[in-house]
Amino acid sequence: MDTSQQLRAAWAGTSPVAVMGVHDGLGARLAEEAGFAALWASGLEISASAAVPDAGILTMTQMLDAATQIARASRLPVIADCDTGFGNSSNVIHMVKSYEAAGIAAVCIEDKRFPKLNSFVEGRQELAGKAEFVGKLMAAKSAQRGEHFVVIARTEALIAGHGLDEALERAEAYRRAGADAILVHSKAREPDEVLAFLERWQRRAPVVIVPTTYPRLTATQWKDSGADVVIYANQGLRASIRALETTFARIRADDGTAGVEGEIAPLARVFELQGMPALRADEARFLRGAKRARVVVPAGGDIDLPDDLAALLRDGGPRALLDLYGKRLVERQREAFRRAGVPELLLVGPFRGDEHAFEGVTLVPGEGPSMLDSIRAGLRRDAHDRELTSLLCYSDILLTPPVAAALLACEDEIAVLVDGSFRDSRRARRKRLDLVRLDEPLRRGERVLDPGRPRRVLNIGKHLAPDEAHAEFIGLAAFGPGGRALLLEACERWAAEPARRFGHAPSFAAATLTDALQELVDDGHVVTAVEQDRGWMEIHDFEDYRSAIEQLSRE
Ligand code: SPV
Ligand code: MG
Repeated sequence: MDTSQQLRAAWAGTSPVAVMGVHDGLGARLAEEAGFAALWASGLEISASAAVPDAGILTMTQMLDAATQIARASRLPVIADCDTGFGNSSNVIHMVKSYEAAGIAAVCIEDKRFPKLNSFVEGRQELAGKAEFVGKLMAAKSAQRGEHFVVIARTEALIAGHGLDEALERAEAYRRAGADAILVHSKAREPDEVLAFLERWQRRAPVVIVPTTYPRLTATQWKDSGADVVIYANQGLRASIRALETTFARIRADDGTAGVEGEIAPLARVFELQGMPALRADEARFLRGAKRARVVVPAGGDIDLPDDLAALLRDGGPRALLDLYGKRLVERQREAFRRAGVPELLLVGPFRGDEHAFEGVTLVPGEGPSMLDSIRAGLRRDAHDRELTSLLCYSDILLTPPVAAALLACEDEIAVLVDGSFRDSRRARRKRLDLVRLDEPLRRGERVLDPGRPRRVLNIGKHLAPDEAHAEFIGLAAFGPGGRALLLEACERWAAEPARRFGHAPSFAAATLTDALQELVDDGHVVTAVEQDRGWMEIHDFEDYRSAIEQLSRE
C-alpha cells in the first residue's frame, strides 16, 4: 500500500485521522513516534521556520523541499499545504507532478487569490472565482500519475466571511470537479459553523478540518460529527518557540548552560532522532576502503594502584575513570580515537551500573578479574566481524589522534606501537617498563630515506633489561580479524590451564597483554612494531598524573 492508499484507508475507517503539522524531518520523526496517522507539511510552519510571513513568499521549490524532507524522514502519509497552487492551472499541473514524484501522498490547494495571506491574519482574505478554482482542481486531477494520489480542495468561504451556503456550494462544486476530500476552514472561536457545515454536507466526501481556533472537541467527537481528518496545524511550532524562548532566556540569565542541562534533550536523543544507529549499521555493512576499527580498553587487572592515585578515584574504579582536568581518562582516549576515525570504545572490567554512562563508551563486564579476562570479553564482541580491526589500549594511556592513526595505518594482522626514545626518559630510571626487543634496531638519530622493512618483535615484557631492548611498548596494539582470532583462541586455551606459567607470568590471572604477545611470537606468529616517539603518555603514578594535568592545563 502506498502512502496515498494509506491515507484513503485511514479516513474510510471508523477512527478519526489525527494529523500533525510539521515543517521539517525532525518534526516528522517526532510526530510519527507520538503515533499520529499522517503529517501536514504546513505552509505557516515552513514559512515561520524561514522567518518569513505565510503570504506566498516562499517559492514552490522551497515548499516542496520542506515537504520532501518531511516525507523522507517518516513512513507516514504527507499532506502538503500547497497554498493556492503557486499560480494558475498550468502551475498546478507542474505542482502535482513534482509533489507526486517526491512521494507526497496528498496535496491541498485553497480557493484564495494569489498571493494568499494566512487565514488568521486580518484583511485581504479574497476568494478566487469558483470556476477558476474548479479549473485548477481538474488540472490537478488530470496531472496525477498514480490512481490513488490525493487532491484536497480547501474552501476559505467561511474565513472570507461568505457564509455557510457559499461554503457548501463551493465544496459541492469542488467535489464534482474531482477533489478527493474537502477541507473546510474556519477561524471561529467555537466549532458551531463547522458542525453546521458537516450537518448539511451529509458525508458526500471526506471532510478535513483544522480546529486551531476552536479546540474544544476531541478528534473522536469530530469523527462522530462527520469530519474524518483533523489537522493540528501549528501546535508543534508554537511549543518549540516557547521552549527556545525559555531556554535562551535562562542561558542568558545564568551566564551559562548548567541550569538548563536537566531540562533539554540529551545529545544521545538527538543522535537517535537523526538516525545515527542506522548509519552505524550501514557503515558496518557497506563501508569499504577506510579501515573500520573498535577500541577495547581492558581495565581488569588494574589493581596495583598507588595509594595517592587510588585516593583520587572516589568510587574505587580503574585508572581509566581518573578525572584529568575535567574529563575522565577514558573520555580523553575516546576523543583521540574518534578524531582518528574510530568512533566506538569498549571499557571492559569489573563494573557495575549503566552500560552507557559516557557517550561513545560502552562499559562491558569482564569475564574475570585479570587483564586477559577483560581482553577476552572485549574481543569476543568483535569476533564475528570479518572487516573489523580491534585496537587494544591500556587503560592508563593518554594519547593524541596521530598516535592512534599511526597504528591504524599498519596493514599487518598483529601490530604494536613502540617508542624508541625510552632510554632518554626519566621514567625509565624509576619504573619497570614494558620493553621490546626487535629483529633489527630502530635507526635512531640517523637521517634515512628508505623507511626500510617493518621491524618484528622478538621479545616483549617487563622482564627485558633496558640494554637488551630497542624500544618501549606504548600499550596500544592492533589485531586484524586473523590476529584477533589467534589471540582469542590462545586466551581460551590458556584460561583452561589457570596454573600454567606464561613466560614470565606465574599464572593466567597474573598475565598481561605483553605475556600473550610473547606467547604468540614464540608460537611463530608475526608481531609488527610501529614506531611513534611522541604524542602519548601513561598515567602510572601520581607524578605522571601531575605532569598530565600540567600539560592539559596548557592546551
Ligand atoms: C497552515 O498550516 O499553513 C495552514 C493552516 O494552511 S492555517 O494556518 O490555519 O491557515
Ligand atoms: Mg497554509
